[in-house]
Amino acid sequence: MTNQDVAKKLREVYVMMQLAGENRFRAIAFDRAAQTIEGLNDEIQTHIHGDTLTEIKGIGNSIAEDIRALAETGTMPVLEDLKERVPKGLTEWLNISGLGPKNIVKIHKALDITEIHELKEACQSGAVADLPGLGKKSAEKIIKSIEYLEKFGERCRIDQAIEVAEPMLDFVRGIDNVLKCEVAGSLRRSAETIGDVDILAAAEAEHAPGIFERFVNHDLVVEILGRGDTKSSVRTESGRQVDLRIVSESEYPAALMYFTGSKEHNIVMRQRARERGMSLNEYGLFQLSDEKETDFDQPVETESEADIYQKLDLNFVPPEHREDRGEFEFYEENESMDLLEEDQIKGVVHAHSTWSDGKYSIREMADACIDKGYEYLTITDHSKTASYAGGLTIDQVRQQWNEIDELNSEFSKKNFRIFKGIESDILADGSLDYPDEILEGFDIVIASVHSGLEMEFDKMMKRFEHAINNPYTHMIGHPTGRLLLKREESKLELNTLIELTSQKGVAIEINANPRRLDLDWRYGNKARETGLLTSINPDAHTVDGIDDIRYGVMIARKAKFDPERVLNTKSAEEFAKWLLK
Ligand code: DGT
Ligand code: CA
Ligand code: CA
Ligand code: ZN
Repeated sequence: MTNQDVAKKLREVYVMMQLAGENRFRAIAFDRAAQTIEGLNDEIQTHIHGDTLTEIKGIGNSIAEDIRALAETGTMPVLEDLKERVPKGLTEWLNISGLGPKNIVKIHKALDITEIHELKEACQSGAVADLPGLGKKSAEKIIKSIEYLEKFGERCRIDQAIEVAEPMLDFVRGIDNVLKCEVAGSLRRSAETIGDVDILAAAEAEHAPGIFERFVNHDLVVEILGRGDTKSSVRTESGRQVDLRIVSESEYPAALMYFTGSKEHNIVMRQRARERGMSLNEYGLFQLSDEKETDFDQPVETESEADIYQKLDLNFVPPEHREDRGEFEFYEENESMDLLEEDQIKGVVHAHSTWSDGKYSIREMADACIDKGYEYLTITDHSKTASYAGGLTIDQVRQQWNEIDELNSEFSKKNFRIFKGIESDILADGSLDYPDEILEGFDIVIASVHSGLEMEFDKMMKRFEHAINNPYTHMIGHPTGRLLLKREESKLELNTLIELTSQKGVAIEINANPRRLDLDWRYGNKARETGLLTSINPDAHTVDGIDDIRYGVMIARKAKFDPERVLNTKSAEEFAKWLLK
């Protein structure tokens, strides 16, 4: 049972409790506990065995009891009980935007329906509109949301969000009377998937209607979801929701902080404010009155987010770190963290060529790297077992080495170097895909799992352990095999994997392909603690794919990898030295 497994179950309780109409605070306690366990730097198993569950912040006796039951029986009485009471189909209704647990329960009870398609029919027939507190408008909104859900699903990848956010941001910035404008929300925090894009602008109230008018008429907009005095929401042609909020210039710092989130970060910030006799909300920082209420007549002067942090005894917390995962302790003590910048990446590690399933020759990939200003490229085509991806036979490996030698004698004049690499399959028993005398000939071996991703937990851990212990392994590729919003991760205990790799001096890549972003940033604290090395790897199959490095850098920042622990910030010479070690 991994930390993720436990967190998932606790979240399930949280959701089910809401649908069962239980006490909200009791439900939230489960959500908090899930969040805490996801962020743990050690294994929940240790706490179960050592009887130290209640020493974890946010885990009381009752939830500790539930976790122990989960460990012993594979489920929790509280969850089983809820499952008996809440109809199965109902949980899916939570994905319908604009429909909260309260209304879900109301509709379900009144109309005795449980499936989304029944809900859609009930909206169309007028049955939902007739319910008290709902009405025709709500019913129409629900239909729209269901249709959207059917068409697009809910969240999107970060590259898809940026594709919409960048042009919209530029557009709003260019509108007359817009004084300031930035992206907020999960995108500003560099989350790997995005629910909706949030844009915040500062302007005088009198100009807001005109700005919203321009915004909702943007070329990309296909539907206006909502329009008010301070906020408008639109749907773009790619199905993304974009919220624009307009606040006054004086409210802007606090609003930017509030709408950047995360919710969890905001909760702690508000708490810190109260502890210091102040109140923080989306409008600003204020003094508390004698009755301990927000005194809007007594604002605390702040001109930037940094000012607000400073008033609450913190240094500026970069948006990527606002997740309530240790940032408060860190930025109380430290002025800043050394965060990776894209231009510090000197080499392109993990790229495929036409030798396997890449679309460009090695020469073309190398030329593209030179154009983009990189000093080296490691070609890591697929290994022989990955026959579906054109994996290389031993003969082909030797031929490829000859080609790379020839190219290198040519490219050395341009101070560019190609490394001979392989993305070797980790076979079911954990061995690599070639005999030692071939493995020895590579400059770099990236070991990845491409088949048997659903292997049971114990076997999978042994498989990885074996691969990590192989003296030819330099790096683990996309450790969990997840495809964001498409395929679940393999069953792994990443805290343990990070410990093992760190001990062995093996690195775990951050696969920068926005479909993967694997290693997950949530393991950044653990990685920092063990000194884990990484490399920002585009896993490029095309020339354009190299540019995915951008997303990997975002995740590395979020995961708190300082540049020294990122191997491809090294020069070609230093990188080669590390590989030999
Ligand atoms: P997303 O859109 O699901 O990827 O995630 P966010 O973080 O962008 O969430 P969103 O768009 O619902 O709201 C933007 C930010 O606004 C969020 O990060 C924190 C703040 N916020 C929204 N609702 C609440 C709330 O109920 N409580 C608190 N404390 N903050 C909120
Ligand atoms: Ca958002
Ligand atoms: Ca939003
Ligand atoms: Zn791969």
